Amino acid sequence: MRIIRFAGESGQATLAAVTDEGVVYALPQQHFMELVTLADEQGTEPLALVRQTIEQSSPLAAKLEELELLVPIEAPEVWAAGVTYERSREARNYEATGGKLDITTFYDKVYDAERPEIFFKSTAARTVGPEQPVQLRSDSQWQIPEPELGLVLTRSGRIVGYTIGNDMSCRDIEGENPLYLPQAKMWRNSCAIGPAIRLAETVEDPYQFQLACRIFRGGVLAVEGTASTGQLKRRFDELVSFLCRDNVLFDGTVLLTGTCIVPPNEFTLADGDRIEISISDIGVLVNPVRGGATAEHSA
Ligand code: DO4
Ligand code: MG
Repeated sequence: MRIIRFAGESGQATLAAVTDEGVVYALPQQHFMELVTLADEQGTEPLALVRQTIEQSSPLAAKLEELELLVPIEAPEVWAAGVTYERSREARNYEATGGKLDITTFYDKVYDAERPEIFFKSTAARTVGPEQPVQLRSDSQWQIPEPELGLVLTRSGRIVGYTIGNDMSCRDIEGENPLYLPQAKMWRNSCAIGPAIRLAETVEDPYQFQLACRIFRGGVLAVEGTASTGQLKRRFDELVSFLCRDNVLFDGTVLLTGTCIVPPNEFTLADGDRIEISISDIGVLVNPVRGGATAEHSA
């Protein structure tokens, strides 16, 4: 069972459930976390609550593909873990050392350390949903999407859902100096989430999600990569426990869990590209790319 939000006929945001058969039912709650809170109050799971609603209502006449999907959760904060896959360690080392792979870096250290890398990635105002443009920085010449599984958390750090995230990143800015990380990771529309949230209780093994990323340029496939959460170095509980430690969390916080798909080193995103990120049993997050180097910054 997946939860989506879509724009209704008069434009109002509507929460809905999508069954494994792809049938859509409108839900009475307005937000995903309202559903979670109500289930908690009734001593049940969101899935049971959704099933009750479905039994008492009729499906929407419209098909899922016909709906204008919105970001499934307006996450007050998006955090992200980094260097959680070997592929990310390799790519980060490449950009930090200019390809001198015999040098040991802090990326090697963090990959093996007890404490994971966790950084602040985005806020609701900087995060876009399905089909909304992700933005390129005007002062970076080396930008990529980072396709990542996102954990939807309660304020106590309970994982209540799984979604798809894009941790847009500037490899040149991060590679120049690690202290530039916030600028390499956070700017206007530098994070995308969606198209759906899979209820946590419907996922048997979260280490078996299959991820794929395709980038189209001029309608032609330019980059393609696949990965599995089975390749993760760390456990989700471990990442969440470090995020929660001495911290304040808000209901509906999303924690991105790191990337294992990195485009070839010579690739950089360009205005007009189209990014498709799919995760098995969750869906496909599609975003066009806008912006990029200005004359001022392209020299
Ligand atoms: O160290 C920088 C961030 C790495 C990252 O975002 C990732 O591994 O996904
Ligand atoms: Mg990342």
